[in-house]
Amino acid sequence: MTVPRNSLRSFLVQAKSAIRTAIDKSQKITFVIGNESADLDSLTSSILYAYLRSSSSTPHAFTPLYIPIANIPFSGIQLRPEFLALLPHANIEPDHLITLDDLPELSSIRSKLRPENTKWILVDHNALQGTLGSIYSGRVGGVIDHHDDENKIPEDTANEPRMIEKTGSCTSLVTEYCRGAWDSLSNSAMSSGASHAQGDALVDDSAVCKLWDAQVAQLGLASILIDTANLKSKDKTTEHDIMAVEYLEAKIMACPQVSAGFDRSSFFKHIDTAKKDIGGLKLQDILRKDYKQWTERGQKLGISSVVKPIDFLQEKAQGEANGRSTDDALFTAIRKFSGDRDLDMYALMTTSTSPEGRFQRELLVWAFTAESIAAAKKFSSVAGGELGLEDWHGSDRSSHEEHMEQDWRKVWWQRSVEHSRKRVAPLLREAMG
Ligand SMILES: [Mn+2]
Repeated sequence: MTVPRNSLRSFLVQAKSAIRTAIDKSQKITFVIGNESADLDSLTSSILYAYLRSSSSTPHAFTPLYIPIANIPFSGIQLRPEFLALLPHANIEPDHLITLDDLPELSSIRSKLRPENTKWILVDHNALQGTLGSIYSGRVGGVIDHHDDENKIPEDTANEPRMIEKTGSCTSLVTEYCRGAWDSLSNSAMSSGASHAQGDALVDDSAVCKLWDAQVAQLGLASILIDTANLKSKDKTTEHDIMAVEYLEAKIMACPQVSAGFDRSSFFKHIDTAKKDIGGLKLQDILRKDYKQWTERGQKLGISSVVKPIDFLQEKAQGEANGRSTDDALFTAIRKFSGDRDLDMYALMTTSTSPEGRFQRELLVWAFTAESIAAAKKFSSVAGGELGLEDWHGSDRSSHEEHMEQDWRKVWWQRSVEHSRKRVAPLLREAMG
């Protein structure tokens, strides 16, 4: 069974109301969910997968409709200026996105969405974390991801994918997996009577479908370009990313309405500029904007990724402390952020461009308990070489180190800039294990 072809906008409206029905009538439901950092890649991976799978024939599927869900509350959307810049290209608004707020309260979710009535496809991660993970892990029935395989997903996922491969963007893998379905969808629109009457006007169906294709293609393309720096990052770009960009760009170029004003580099710049425009956000929001958390042997680890350097965050923190000269305003803010989440260890990874135009990374690790202090020290000695960790000094020449009994903190330059959180997180987790 197939859900009739629709625009992405109408599809999302339909998907959102299907959640209500599934809860009210205790019906079966399939979710496609990205990771809890809910970055652009997670968002577009889940939307592309859900939209394309729902619009094409998927025999033996758990349900014909797949529902894409962003792994954050709705308030998190406003923290992601790159979402706000991109959504209009697909003719959708923030309200169309489906978030954790559209699910029942976590305290009662188990009874309102009974596990046996659900199936979960993971995109851009391969282990369901947090409360959702503790209730629904056993109901995960498929995965497309580009992180290290945590071996939580069964080997045999029957009619859903189990695709875990190193790529710049997970969206590239989703595009690759769905392109057959997408092509037959586009072709059937082309061959099924070219037009229908709407009022007095004759509407060209194939032109409408080309526009829908181009809208969805722009969503996917944005993530791949962001994750690979417009395919220019040698460390990140893979053959999968290059092929997916080619494929998605062809969908965009096939639609005269969109292709006329489209240029890949300016499209990338537009979204990338929006992503880095975080000056208007509060510091706590900057830290939670791209944040992931794990529990390793009972210890909680949280890692924030930020697209601005530590100097920027220090200024931000001092500004928010009302100009009081508090050298450690940033550290006070981080301590609060970690305390609110009951963390044993916190790490902050920044990316920025040096005055000479070089891409650079800083890494801060802060351990708050005796056990995690041991882990942090182990991390620094085991992983220091691979990550190219080098002592860091701020513009005030301070190293901001702290070596106390209950408190250990260090900041480094991470000179091996090819390693993102995808590598740093497993290294920290190993040290904690
Ligand atoms: Mn990703």
